[in-house]
Amino acid sequence: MSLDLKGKGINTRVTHAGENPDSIHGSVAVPIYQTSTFKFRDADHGARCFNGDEKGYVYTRIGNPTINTFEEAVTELEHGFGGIATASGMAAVSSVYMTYLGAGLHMVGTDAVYGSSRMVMEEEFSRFDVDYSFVDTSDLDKVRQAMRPNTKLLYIETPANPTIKLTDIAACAEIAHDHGAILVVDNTFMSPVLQNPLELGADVVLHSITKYINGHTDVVGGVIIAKTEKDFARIKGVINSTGGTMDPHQSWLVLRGMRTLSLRVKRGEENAQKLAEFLESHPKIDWVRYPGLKSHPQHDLATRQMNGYGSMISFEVKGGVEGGKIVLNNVKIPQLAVSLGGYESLIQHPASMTHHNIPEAERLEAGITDGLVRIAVGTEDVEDLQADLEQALALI
Ligand code: LCS
Repeated sequence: MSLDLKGKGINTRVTHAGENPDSIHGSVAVPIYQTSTFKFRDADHGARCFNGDEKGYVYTRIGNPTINTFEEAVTELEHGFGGIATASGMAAVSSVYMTYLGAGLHMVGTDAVYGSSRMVMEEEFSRFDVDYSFVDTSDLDKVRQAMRPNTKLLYIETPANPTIKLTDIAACAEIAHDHGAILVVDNTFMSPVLQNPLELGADVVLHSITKYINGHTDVVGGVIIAKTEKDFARIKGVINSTGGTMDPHQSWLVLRGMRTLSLRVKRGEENAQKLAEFLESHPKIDWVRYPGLKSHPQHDLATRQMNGYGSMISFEVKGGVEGGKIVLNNVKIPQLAVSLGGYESLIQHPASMTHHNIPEAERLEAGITDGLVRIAVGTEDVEDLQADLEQALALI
């Protein structure tokens, strides 16, 4: 039996969530069930496992003890009914699109989502006559105006990648439900430690676990968590048959990484708050966006709907693109690489990297300016990070 986590704090829950399937040897670490298939006791047992009369594993694409332990753990952290681990964050995003959309149906999404979350809709799903509107969801009037009778999905990312704009999750849940649509939140930037969309009214939450949940920059993966049994069953059905599932070794690595999630997230956040304040006061900086700064236009919403401000900062230096390049090329501690949420700091240029595939006019409309630099703050000593940024900024 797993520990009863009801009423326990986030650190206890991160440490103990998910039942260890090893009842034979008592291993404390969850074993890797590196098998593609499972043996039945006899023909009737096999039939019962397949028709659901008896609980049992049948085939790893459909279920596996190591994968299920990870799914259970992350579901516990997000307060959901059930979770499904996926091969990547994009497998999670496209599986959600596939579950809720179809020919003649429409979605409303945050304009500044991760580049591929937008482009897979505009370039691939549109081929199947799915319609979409990407709008600034931080403006609730724009969300309301975009909803149509055939809108089945409201899809938001908050904080948005890379503008760090926030969207009011509870208000969007109300708008979606008033229109007979469901609300899906990409919670990648916050992790379940800092934000729990299902508790705020969302129906489904997803993560690229490549980021904070795994936290070690060595695995690509995703997860979807549904609030109700009905949504869980629908999404699981789509993923089981389309096949974008996670594998046992990948799940084991992610579960191992996840056990330190709350420590890493808190440490990154402390560093990010100090760095954001440092950047804001620096004469070579044009603007900084970080939810923990009072200057963030939605600082109050951040305080209300998040349990912390995270460790993602966007900024623009004076001198725009050229000034930004000087910073990117001269910092020594943050590595010049896309991705985020690992123990190490990473820095990148969204307009030419993560969001390069969005047409320029749409990108600028979404607030992803040419000079925007994004830094994912890691767990290093903040004094070292600050000194490093200082020397790079001095070169402008
Ligand atoms: N959702 C968000 C918010 C993301 O930032 C990403 C990837 C994805 C979904 C897709 O997840 P993946 O398939 O890569 O696991 N974001 C990236 C980024 O900002 N830099 O590199 C990848």
